[in-house]
Amino acid sequence: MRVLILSFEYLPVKVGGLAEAVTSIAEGLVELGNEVIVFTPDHGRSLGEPFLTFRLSFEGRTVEVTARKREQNGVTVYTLSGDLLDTDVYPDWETLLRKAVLFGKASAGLLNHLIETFKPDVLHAHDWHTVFALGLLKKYFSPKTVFTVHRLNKARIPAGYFHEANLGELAPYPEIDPEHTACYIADAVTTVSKSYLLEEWDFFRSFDGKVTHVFNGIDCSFWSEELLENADRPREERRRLILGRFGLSDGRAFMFIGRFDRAQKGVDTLLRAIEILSGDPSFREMRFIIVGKGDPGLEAWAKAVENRFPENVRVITDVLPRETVRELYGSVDFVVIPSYFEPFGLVQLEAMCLGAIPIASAVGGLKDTIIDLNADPENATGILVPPRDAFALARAMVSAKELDEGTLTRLRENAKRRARRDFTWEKACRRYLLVYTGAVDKAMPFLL
Ligand code: NHF
Repeated sequence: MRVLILSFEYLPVKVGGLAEAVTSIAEGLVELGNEVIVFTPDHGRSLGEPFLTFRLSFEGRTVEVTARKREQNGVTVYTLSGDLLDTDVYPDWETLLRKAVLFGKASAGLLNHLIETFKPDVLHAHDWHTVFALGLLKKYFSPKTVFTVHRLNKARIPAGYFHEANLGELAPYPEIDPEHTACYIADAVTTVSKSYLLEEWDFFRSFDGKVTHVFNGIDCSFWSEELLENADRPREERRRLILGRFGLSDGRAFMFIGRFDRAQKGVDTLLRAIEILSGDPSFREMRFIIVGKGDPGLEAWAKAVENRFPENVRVITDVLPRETVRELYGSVDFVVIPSYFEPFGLVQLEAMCLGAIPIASAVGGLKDTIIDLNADPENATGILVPPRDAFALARAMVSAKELDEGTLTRLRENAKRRARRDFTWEKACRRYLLVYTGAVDKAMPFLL
């Protein structure tokens, strides 16, 4: 099949999990014998060789757009540059909306040039920023269209943006939800886990009949124990060494890695849980490595917790190289993922690949990828706790600390097996191909 992918992020340009996911999907589809091209904004990176320059009208001005082209692991990637397409990936809200419109028009101009040599069978758009591109390419070239929600944004934008994009017919009201519009015009809608789809059924129910899930995958070739610095040493020794590197003595090691935000990742729940735990006798043997940055208030809170408990807590606000993160996963005992919601989540699978046991909120993709120790002790791959509940998380961490070696080994082995076998990108891509051809099961509200 000929697949055209639209996305605001594509590796090496990465802000969140979107880049990793879309790039893996594109490359996975190529491996399965499909022809894949990608349109993405250049974001001022000048990636690839200039391929085509053309002019278009935007906000009453003439804008010159250059499409650059490169081959990356079998995928042909076109990056669109010029004017707002060269801003930061996600600039301020208003600029981002205008950039999304310009990306739409530029994508239409580029496909107009390519169409005689590359007529896509499927147009696969990712997240709401691509709504104008999706609308315009569908309007002018009518391929089959698929829209994937990686994370609902739930915004409303003035209809004027659709008019500027020459898509006034899609904006009958003064305020429009762009991801709703993208789902409305797409032939099929997917999101990245079954639980997220059901949790957000209030939104997805409007597309009942054409909506389903496709799980993301994980590339365990990078997240592999064999690549660790001290791969040949026992795990406890690696833990002792890495804790020492961060100035901590040995103990049961819990790690958090993620954005410090107030809307999703739940670092506040963890900080609260640590404060609660500080009164417990087992706290003395617990170590916490907290990696991330973001909201200044949360950073200050994390630093305050570190200052209060310097023997137990280390906060790292530098961006760590992936290799260092791999060392951490391969050495700590547990990775804590206290998200309020998580469409899929990658951290739990990265951790599982390296034998770190996830303790995670029972939401979205976390719930679908982690088999809970209390629910199924034999096959368990981690521990699930209710979201936003610092007491439950604190209790789970204390009982995790008490687990015997046999149980820990079983959890680690189960987790590695599950990550490697059940959540591959190849599986994800095979399912996308079924979505493309309509031969896929759908979410049905009456099926329990
Ligand atoms: O893994 C890629 C990512 C997900 O849970 C993640 C999220 C955004 O929030 O699909 O998209």
